[in-house]
Amino acid sequence: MKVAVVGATGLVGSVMLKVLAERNFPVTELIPVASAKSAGKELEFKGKKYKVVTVDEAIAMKPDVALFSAGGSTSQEQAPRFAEAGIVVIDNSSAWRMDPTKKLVVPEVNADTLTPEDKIIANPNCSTIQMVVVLKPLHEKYKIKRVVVSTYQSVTGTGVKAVEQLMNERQGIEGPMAYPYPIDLNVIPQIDVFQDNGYTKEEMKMILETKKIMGDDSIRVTATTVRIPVMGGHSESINLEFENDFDLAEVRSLLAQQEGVLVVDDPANLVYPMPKDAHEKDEVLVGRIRRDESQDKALNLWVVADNLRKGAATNAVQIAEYMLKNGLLPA
Ligand code: 11C
Repeated sequence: MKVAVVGATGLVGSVMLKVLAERNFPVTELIPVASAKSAGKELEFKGKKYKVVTVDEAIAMKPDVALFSAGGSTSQEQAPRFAEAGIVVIDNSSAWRMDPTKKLVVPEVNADTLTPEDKIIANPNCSTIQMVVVLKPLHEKYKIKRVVVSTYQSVTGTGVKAVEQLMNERQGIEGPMAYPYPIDLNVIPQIDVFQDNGYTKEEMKMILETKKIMGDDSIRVTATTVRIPVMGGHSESINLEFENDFDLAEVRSLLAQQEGVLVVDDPANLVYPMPKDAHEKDEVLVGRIRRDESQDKALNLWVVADNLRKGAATNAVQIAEYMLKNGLLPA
């Protein structure tokens, strides 16, 4: 399989390369793609060196699949060119997610909606991905009426500039600011830009993407997304209200059986998921599983995942794996 990684030198792109190698995706030829500025550089993959090429060069090399993580405008412009050349695109940007003609896929939840006609497949936002993997078995069993989620998001979600801002602040060094305020020793209740309704774009992504992936517009979702001075993963406090009542032991067992989920929940021994435990893991960790005693048929959960892995690179590679296994990519 000839695999192009568009945005290969970026934060998510480099994790994509790592995940492709770790999961032994059958890459016969890697085509690392970046802007003209990085083209010509060399990049190592599985002990072999590959030259970074431009988008035009990559299309001419006819990859079978292209994993995109180069920002929304590059995806908007370039993904259709790849698709027209018969190359399947799995796109990590927000460019195509809410396009009704494109699938928005988390393999554990809705990969079965993919067909041979799908040439541009959208990878959801990181904070949405880790939530829906956990919601899926619970929605199937008890039917979710409403989701109230608050997030605690890692600076890696913003990118290299934000990681540098945090590190500079820790060392008392002045440098470029990724955020409008200091992030070290602080919490910023804003992720992405504000919309007319007072929500941020990140919050609206969680609301709209969740309904689309779950295939159920009746689920009511509200979100508050918050940046914290953490690296390694996003955390979420999730409150769920169901149509039907549940048994807590059964909830644990459904979550334990859910592919891609690890239950980390033993309060008596102070065991619960933390970003430092999720870092470099492909699974979504869930703990603090308990009844919401203020409301009938309601549940509280704490969900943590590595936002660069399951929240981005791993999910994209898993889509490619599913497509390969199901004859949706050339074998
Ligand atoms: C963050 N969730 O943590 C964002 C990053 O739509 O893919 C991912 C943005 C996206 O800041």
